[in-house]
Amino acid sequence: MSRADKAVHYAIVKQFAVITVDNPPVNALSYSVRKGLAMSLEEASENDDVSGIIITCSGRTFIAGADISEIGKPPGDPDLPELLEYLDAIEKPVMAVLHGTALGGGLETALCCNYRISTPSTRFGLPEVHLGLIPGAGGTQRLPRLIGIEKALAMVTSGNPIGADEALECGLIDKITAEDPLSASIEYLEEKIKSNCSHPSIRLQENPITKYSGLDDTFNEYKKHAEKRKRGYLAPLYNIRSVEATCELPFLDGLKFERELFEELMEGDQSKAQQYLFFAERHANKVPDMTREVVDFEVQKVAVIGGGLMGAGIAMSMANAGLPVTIIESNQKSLIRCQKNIEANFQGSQKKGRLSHAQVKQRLDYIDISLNINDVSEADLIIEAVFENMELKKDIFGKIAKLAKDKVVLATNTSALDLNEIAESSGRPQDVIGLHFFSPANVMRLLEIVRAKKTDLSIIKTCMKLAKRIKKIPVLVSVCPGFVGNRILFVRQQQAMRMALQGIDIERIDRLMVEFGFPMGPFQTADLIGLDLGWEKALTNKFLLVDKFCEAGRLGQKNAKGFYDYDKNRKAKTSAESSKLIKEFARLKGINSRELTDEEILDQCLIPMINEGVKIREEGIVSRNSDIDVIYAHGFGWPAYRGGPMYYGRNLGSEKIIKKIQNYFPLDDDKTFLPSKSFEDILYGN
Ligand code: 3H9
Repeated sequence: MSRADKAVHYAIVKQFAVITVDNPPVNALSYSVRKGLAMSLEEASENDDVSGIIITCSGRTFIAGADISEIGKPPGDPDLPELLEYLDAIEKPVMAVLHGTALGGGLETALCCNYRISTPSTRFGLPEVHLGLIPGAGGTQRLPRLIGIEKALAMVTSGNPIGADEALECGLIDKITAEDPLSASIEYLEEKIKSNCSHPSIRLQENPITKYSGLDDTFNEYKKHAEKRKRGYLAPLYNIRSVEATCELPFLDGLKFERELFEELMEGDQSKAQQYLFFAERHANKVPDMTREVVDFEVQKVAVIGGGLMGAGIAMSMANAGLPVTIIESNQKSLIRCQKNIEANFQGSQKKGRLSHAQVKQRLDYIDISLNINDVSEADLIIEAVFENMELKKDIFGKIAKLAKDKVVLATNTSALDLNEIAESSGRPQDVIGLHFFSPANVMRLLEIVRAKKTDLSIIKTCMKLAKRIKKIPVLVSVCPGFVGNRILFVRQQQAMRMALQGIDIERIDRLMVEFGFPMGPFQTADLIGLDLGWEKALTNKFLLVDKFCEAGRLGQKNAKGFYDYDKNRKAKTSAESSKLIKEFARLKGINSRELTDEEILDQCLIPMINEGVKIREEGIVSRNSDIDVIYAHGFGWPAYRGGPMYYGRNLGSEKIIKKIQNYFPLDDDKTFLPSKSFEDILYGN
């Protein structure tokens, strides 16, 4: 294979071999890159005129890792560990020139070089944990030897990258340069060669790390933290275990141990599901009928109408991304409350060490609160976030449509009302879109972007780009009641309530869902959301269990009593009154008690979700099954290591699911279990 026309270029500059990886978009270590690197390294090693080697990348980034689409497939020669072993053993000095992101296998490549130089904006990380993996090409053995156990543990367990200043401070890189990085690296290497120094190599620190004391506590703390914050996930614990091995094993044995753990995870179900979600998120960014010709515009100023919990959270998301935002409030009292809430929220982040004082100040400076609706006239994006009342929303859209610029996004954060009706009321339906943020909006990453019948493609494109800027994960959906996330949640809640009326303990249902991997069960969720959401005393529906709870003044966590009772720390306890209400309601409706196995309980929560997902696809509400999975993993606590409801359903198999549906269907008064018409075709489609 010729190297030149492939993904790696080779050139001689002065006495150095300059090896450039050129594999857009992110220079992933695909087979062709590994092959090209191996050939180039060999040529450079064997050429007596070459006194040093420089590895660099073209395009927007240094190597961003192994090629995820190749993971689990036969690797082809050389595989990454072999290639890096070869690189590590080269006797000539090797320098990595880093820009963009040096991630995963990319950072592992740089760790095998003697020197690392970077641009000021480069970010460095080992994000394998997000893919259900550990670094598999020496990262867990080399990184702790270079920057210390604690820092390495933080990087591999969080998967979060660090910036160049931090990398320089902890010794991960040797120099930051604001000049042309290639010229700077040539100069640096020339000096090192002239000085006759020995070139540092992590490999040479072959003994186990023994210089730190009290490490047992550190490892135990990390394990405890991972078990709590990442309950059910294997990869964080495997990462810790692999770093721990640096204290027990000589370098080469450590590499072998790391490899064994990597392969075990790679072959397991969790990593497959997490890799699937990685690509699912990227697919969600692609709108099937979007063409290159569609012109978007840049959002430079935002207005949010309504500074309640949701509006304030949305405004904070904008400020976090450096976007100036004006919140429009209706009166002075609400304005002050909104201001205080925002300040308290940012200060809370400062107390937890997530933001510095300067960062808090900067974010607060981006937020302005006004009582004058005319202030929306300068915004490129106006988001209405008032409470769910159609007449109020129509009134607001009527006003803002007249005040707004010609080129503007008119968005509503509604989660329950008909977007098409709101859009028509504006007189500019082509500019109207739904931006359905999830609470708390400054924290939750999911953003359902809701396309109304007449929404213009340029408005959709503008919002998809904005989502990326404010670090949200967008999924485009069409209009249906509850959109995608809440619609699927609703059927699960309905089934959970039905089982409670059949005499199954709510604690048992919640426990099983938590054991499945959700952060909380259906009744804990209902209490958190508030049982009175959408409830009006005058319109009490005597057929709904939650209405019975509202009538009894049990509204959920907000008044410390719902399906559970809550103490002042919001800790839930079983409630005698709640059980009584459930029993009374079951008697009233003539529902008999039944026994159910754990499997039957789980099935009756999960299978209607899959079935509803298929119905959503049938109706064309989303473009792909994976869009539903992204919504569930990022907005509704579906454990990423189980991929999402559609992925889970496909793995269970349609035959098994349809059998279960037919088995449970006769029990269901509400027809939630009515099997979707094209279940099999859709489940196994895209
Ligand atoms: C690893 O290294 C294992 C080793 O330890 C051991 C091996 C033995 N592979 O995110 P974007 C594609 S595991 C293949 O939208 P951004 C992506 O699908 C790896 N493809 O851009 C998309 O394609 P498309 C450890 C990849 O600017 C396009 O690139 N590394 C890979 O917002 C643009 O992606 C990681 O986990 C990949 N590694 O963000 C890093 N990466 O256009 C994963 C990206 O067809 N990557 N693509 O949809 C990232 O975190 C982000 O992509 C990055 C750029 C920050 C680099």
